[in-house]
Amino acid sequence: SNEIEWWKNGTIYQIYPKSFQDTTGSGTGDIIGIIKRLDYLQTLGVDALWLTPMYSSPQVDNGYDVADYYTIDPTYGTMPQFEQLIAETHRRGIRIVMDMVFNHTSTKHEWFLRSQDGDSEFRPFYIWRDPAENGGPPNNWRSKFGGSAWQWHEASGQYYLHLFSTEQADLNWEYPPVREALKSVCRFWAQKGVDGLRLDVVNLVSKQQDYLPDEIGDGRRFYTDGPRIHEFLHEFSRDVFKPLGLMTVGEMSSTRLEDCRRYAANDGSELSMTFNFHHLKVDYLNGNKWTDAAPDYVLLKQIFREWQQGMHGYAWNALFWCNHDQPRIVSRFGDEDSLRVPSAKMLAMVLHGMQGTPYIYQGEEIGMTNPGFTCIEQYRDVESLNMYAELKRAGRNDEDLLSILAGKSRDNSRTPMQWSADPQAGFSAGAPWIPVAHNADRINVERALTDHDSVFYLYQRLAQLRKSVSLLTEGDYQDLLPDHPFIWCYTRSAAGKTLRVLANLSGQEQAVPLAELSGKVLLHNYNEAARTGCLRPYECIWQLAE
Ligand code: TEU
Repeated sequence: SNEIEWWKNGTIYQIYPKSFQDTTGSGTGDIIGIIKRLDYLQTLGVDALWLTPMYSSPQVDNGYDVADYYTIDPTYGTMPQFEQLIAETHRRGIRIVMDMVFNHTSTKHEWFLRSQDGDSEFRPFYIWRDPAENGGPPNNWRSKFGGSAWQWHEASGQYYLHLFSTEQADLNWEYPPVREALKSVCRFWAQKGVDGLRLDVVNLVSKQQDYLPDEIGDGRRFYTDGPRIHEFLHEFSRDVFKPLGLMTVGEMSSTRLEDCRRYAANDGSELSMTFNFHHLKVDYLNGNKWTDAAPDYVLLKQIFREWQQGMHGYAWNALFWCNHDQPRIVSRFGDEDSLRVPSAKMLAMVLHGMQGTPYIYQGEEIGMTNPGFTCIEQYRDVESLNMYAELKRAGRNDEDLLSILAGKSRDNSRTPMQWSADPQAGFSAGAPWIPVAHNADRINVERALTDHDSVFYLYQRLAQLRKSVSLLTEGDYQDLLPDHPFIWCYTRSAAGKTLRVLANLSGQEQAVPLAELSGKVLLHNYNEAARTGCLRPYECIWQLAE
């Protein structure tokens, strides 16, 4: 049909249920809480909600350690409540995208319990290997959460692979019953009415089978975008995604453009779209997350240009600044103080002007900032706590580590959603599982909705424009000032129309080295007619030239 797929001009909102809205006083968010906030999300104007995992889980990695794909964890509520959530969401014309964690399960999952007990049907469900000659781990691969990627299991005299925490055992996708079991999980949720799937680190599921040691790295080159990954995704597209009409977004850890052109190919042969993370490493020193480097904006623009141009006409990008694993973008690339609002709006406008499906992470739409934690007791994230312990053992001092965590920890985006200036930001009547940010009395939904100049109404406008301006869906991407250290000026063109997005990425006024600044102002984060000759701090203008 010539009607485009809904996600080609839609906007998706990511909910981290644990921190969204608690209605029982437990201190963690729940399903009823999400239902209570659906009218708010409908006002924002998003087309779908991506829910991070609420399956039964020991919560070692906040639900990304799944113990049963078929049940809702009681801390969030019940299956009937989940079915009510789907019905209430659909009633508002909004779709539901579920998170499928298929690279690994919790070591409390029944499959793993039977596998570790040597059950012949389930032993091959996971990746068991004999010790190396020296009795140590089979190779030197590292877990992304620190330490070896192999965990010794005394009873069976072998190691099992875990690319993430020791409680997250990697599934063996080489074994067909594993793939069939995961397809059944997709069918179960699709038949409940789920409209789409987010596939957690799905480009890691095909490992090179010789498990060679990595002389130069942590082993990721032997399992990232691996040998059979496209075969597996074709198989899942053929057997479940296409037949069930599911939108799919793959989270591609450390991936490459040429692979994403295939993963997200417009013919739907694998997935609908992909998340990649290269743009969120421009503040890493030598690729190391646990450093404190100023963002390189020339590199940022280069990366976006490569991906916008590389995917254009072939495949589809997911566009995002924030998620539950990344610090808040206002703190990272904007301003937390007097220029917080213009910087939050500018960041939204430069991203939502691009080709792809934009994702809004809970709280991003009101310009939430990092919480500014100052002691290790405030942190909860297994990755952050492991890193802190590992680097402390390596001799790094507390002050440095706390400063790096305050900038890079995943907990920065996991603090409770700020609904109002009430106690605990209106998130919970109990003690939240993680502290509320210090500025919730100023930065909250209640206040945003009463301020027509708030970040909220800009995001609402961006979602509307994506529906009404087809240029946003179809236009190509050109960067007019690729080498400018602070000004980002790109165009989107199609059928003789051009949208120009002009932004000052800095907190200082910048002269604009462009001959002319003509064109109707479509959107402006300062709510005044565009001035010529220079850009105010964090100023961003969308101009439409016929
Ligand atoms: O994220 C995997 C991932 O790439 C990030 O966690 C990244 O590895 C980490 O931030 C180190 O920089 C997915 C989920 O989004 C994450 O929450 C889970 O912890 C992880 O997979 C394991 O399921």
